[in-house]
Amino acid sequence: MSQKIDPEILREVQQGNRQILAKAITQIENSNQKIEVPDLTSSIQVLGVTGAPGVGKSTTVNCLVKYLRQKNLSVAVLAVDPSSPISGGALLGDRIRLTEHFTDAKVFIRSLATRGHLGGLSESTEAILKLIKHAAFDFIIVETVGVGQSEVEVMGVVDTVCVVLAPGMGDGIQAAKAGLLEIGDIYLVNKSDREGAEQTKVDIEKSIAMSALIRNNSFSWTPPVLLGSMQQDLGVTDLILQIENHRKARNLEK
Ligand SMILES: Nc1nc2c(ncn2[C@@H]2O[C@H](COP(=O)(O)OP(=O)(O)OP(=O)(O)O)[C@@H](O)[C@H]2O)c(=O)[nH]1
Ligand SMILES: [Mg+2]
Repeated sequence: MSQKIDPEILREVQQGNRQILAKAITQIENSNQKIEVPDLTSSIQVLGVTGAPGVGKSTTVNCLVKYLRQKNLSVAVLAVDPSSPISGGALLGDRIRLTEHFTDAKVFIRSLATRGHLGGLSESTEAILKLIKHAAFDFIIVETVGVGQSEVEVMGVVDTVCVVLAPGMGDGIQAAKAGLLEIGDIYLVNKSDREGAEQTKVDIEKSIAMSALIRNNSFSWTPPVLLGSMQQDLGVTDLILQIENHRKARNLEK
């Protein structure tokens, strides 16, 4: 069963009505029917940020938002919370770290929970992303905790996947177990202010080279492994550059 989104709601969203956008997202999230949102062929880029709990995903998103705002670009952030006991605190953490942007009209921040959606998390996220595209933000970011299959699936609906890692967390092996080495377009070893970051970078580069054969990339793109310390705004410009490079590589392929 599916249902088309109300054209009146869509029109309001297109005109920049953020309240209606927020309401419509809730509707999609809670609906026990699939809600169809018309595709918008637009160049708006959707970036996914994933990785194990605590590696610094929200800090990275916060840095990116700051960077984009400095360029006067608008941005929508979706924090996908898999509603598991592990991530119970993640939602709150995300909220806290992004509070500095709450009063900024050009920043739209929204948490999503999986509860109740029949089609699964990736399906509702995809519909919500389609809807957000109608709201004409310059950039869209989706953060998920990369610990389970459903979160990995969510990354299937974004344009560019940034996998965040941190030194001393079991590194490459952990990442491989979580399926993260197959989905990343860009790897960011965050917390480079900590010991072992360089080694983690080397380990990840090796692991990527090994898993290159099973990657299902349809075009030639070697995922770069970046070092950064997002808490200190270090490495953001590098990250932005690679996001842009990946977009260009994708577009060339189309
Ligand atoms: N030393 C250091 N700590 C950092 C850095 N970036 C983030 N942190 C810290 O790491 C902790 C987790 O950061 P978050 O950004 O919440 O990480 P997350 O991956 O979003 O966490 P979850 O959403 O809970 O999975 C916080 O205490 C941050 O202050 C960094 O570059 N260096
Ligand atoms: Mg977070």
